[in-house]
Amino acid sequence: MRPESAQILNLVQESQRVLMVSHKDADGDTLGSALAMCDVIRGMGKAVTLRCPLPVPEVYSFLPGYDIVNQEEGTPPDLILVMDASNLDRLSDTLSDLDGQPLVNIDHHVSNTRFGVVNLVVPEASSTAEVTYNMLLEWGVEISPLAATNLYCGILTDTGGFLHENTSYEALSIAAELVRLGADPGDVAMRVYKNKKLSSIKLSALVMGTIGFDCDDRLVYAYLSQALLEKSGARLEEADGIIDMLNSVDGLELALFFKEIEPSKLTKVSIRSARPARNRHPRCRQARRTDVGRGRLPAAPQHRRQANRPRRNPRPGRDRGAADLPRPGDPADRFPFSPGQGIPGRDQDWQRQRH
Ligand SMILES: [Mn+2]
Repeated sequence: MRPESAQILNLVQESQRVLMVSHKDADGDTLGSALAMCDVIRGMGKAVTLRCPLPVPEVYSFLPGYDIVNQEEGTPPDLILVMDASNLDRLSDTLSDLDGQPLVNIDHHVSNTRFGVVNLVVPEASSTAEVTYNMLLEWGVEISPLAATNLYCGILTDTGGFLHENTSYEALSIAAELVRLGADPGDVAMRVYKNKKLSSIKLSALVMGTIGFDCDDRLVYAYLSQALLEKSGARLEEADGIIDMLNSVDGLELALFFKEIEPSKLTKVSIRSARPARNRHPRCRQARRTDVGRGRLPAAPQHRRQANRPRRNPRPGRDRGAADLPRPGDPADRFPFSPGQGIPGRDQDWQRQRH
């Protein structure tokens, strides 16, 4: 057993009341891992509670055992387990009323700040669910169908439905094992990916109307304003899958999705890149490294394909002629933050979208 696994097991065995903590903007991994741990810890005869910063996305309310999330707690806990959070800021003020309890950090983010008394951080793992599964294997405890379903959801969602680069042999074999232990892959997939609200579809349609291409069509961007959000009747969390739609464009190297959180004050930018850095177009590389961070795209390089020269191999629906594509300086209703003009507000919150 790895020393961290043993130390965590020790801490859990010595405690009576354990608090599980998920990160803000909760996803299937942080909730799935935490709910699976709730089940295991309860099985060890301990009291367990789960805190998750609000709002908790509705889509995960199907997870078995979900009713424990943010329930009233009696006595304060004597141990805290934080799942899938790379740093303490990810918890908002979730722990502000607590003091002195040992904090255990279970995660897979390479950027993890090792904030716990024990840090079980495995950057090679696809998900915290994978880290948790391996830890439970070392503990030698039984994984119930309830825990298996939660862990499966964690791996499924953090690999983007087994589509992202982190979909490894390890991730797939653990997922298969979790199915053997009682997770229903069809059911979980349906509840996570095939239960979209009409408002979400409307929102996607409106956002797709703002789509623009640049850098020889290797950069795609789209924008979500509060006005579009209102028009669709959707909640902000319903925009979560849109960056993946943008990132699915053929030949793309960089996808940017601007979300207006507070008008003229705070805009969040989600970034996805489709190819390894060494193959990226120089302008995209430059944009990714520096200028987008200041709300600015760099000037077009000299070798850029001439605007009106057609592609050698036109792609259906995309290459009607470069004149049809949005360019820097296009009307503001297409893309309010024109490249070169900067993004309003100094408080942009950068969200790396690998969970
Ligand atoms: Mn994760």
